[in-house]
Amino acid sequence: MPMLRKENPLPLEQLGSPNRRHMLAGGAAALTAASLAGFTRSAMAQAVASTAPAPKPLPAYVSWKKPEAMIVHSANTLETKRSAFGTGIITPTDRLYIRNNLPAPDASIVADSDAWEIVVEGVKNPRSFKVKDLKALDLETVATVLQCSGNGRGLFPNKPSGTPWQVGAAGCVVWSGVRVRTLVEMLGGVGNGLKFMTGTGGEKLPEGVDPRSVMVERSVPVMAMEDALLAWEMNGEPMPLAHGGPLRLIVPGYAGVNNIKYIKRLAFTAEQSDAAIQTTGYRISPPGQKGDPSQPSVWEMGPKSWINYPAPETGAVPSGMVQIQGVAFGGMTGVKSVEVSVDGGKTWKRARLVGPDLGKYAWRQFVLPVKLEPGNYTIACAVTDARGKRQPEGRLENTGGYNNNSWRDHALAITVV
Ligand SMILES: Nc1nc2c(c(=O)[nH]1)N[C@H]1C(S)=C(S)[C@@H](COP(=O)(O)O)O[C@H]1N2
Ligand SMILES: [Mo]
Repeated sequence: MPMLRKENPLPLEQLGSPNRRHMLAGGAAALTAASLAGFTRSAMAQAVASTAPAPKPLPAYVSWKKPEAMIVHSANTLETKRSAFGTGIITPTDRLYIRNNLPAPDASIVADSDAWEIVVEGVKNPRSFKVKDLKALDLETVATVLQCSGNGRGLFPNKPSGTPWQVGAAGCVVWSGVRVRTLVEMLGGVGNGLKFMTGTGGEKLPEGVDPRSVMVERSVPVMAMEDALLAWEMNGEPMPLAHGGPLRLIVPGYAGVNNIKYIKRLAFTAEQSDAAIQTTGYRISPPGQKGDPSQPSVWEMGPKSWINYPAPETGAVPSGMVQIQGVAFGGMTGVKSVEVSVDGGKTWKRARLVGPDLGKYAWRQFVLPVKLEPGNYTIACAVTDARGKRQPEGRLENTGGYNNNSWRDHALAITVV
């Protein structure tokens, strides 16, 4: 069954039941719906302030994160605040989001990172390596966008189950390690006819359950190996446990879940993993249907951009010149251009790309200076990738709320005073 992108208008079904999560989220749709429903902006702000729960404290394993930069959804899901990305292109490690499908392993595994072992299978000469051995083989550094496939799920009006991420389940990170290609060549090449590269996470699995139902093991098409890295360093520091230390698989251009943390096995396989996270999890399922292996897996990312300033969370914007800024990436390819609209997508202006280009898998920062009189605006942005593909207006509806790159869903309502 073909799934059509819905070029959705504002979700008016929210009119009757203004939902606090959506208001706090500050999506244009929610704000518009709420003001249509008869709230004044200040009354709404008051209602939000008086009912907002105290922020959850940082879990111990990420106690070193910057608390004011993070939204703690749960011990295993922490989001970067829109206003905390900064303008340095690279996302500082202490502000980068966290997503764990299982609790992180014990910190003892990073006490001696060089001693961590990974086994490489599905090559002519399979063998295991310590991180120390890998460091003697090769060195490559790549900047990539790490983005959870659920980033933007909180902007789906039908509220799919799962963490209601806004834009902060993503970051741009510099990774260093050994190219998977180098390793594979050294081991005599990929075994005949093996179509997938499968990575297995090093978590300790809970007792008494089928390991397949909980383990983090993901397969990607074998060609993804070309640009993949086994990384021991991020943003110039040894890979912290929370982000996958001692060793992490980086699959540039692919959604977060394919970037296996604390990787203990890298295998070239004839079939995709039979772990639930691969077979039924992270599938683009038609609305109302469950995940199954016939549906597309969450692999390559599409073009996406969003605005980081002005942000609803930083309050009303002083009138006059405003530097509208944000980030944009192509997914599997670089950025050609970014357009910004201050009238909800009726008219667009080309933004300027700011700062160095860190390669096709990194994001670009953009800015558009505009003169704004006092009033209410809906600001939006849309990227066109290097192959000429423009970020879509609508989202692709799916049960899990994955891959939301709709520019309309990401539009923001702002007030200029
Ligand atoms: N071993 C392992 N790898 C994993 C996960 C996990 O739970 N275990 N979560 C995946 C998901 S869903 C995402 S979005 C990213 C999150 O990376 P981060 O926590 O470093 O931001 O890691 C991926 N790799
Ligand atoms: Mo994710």
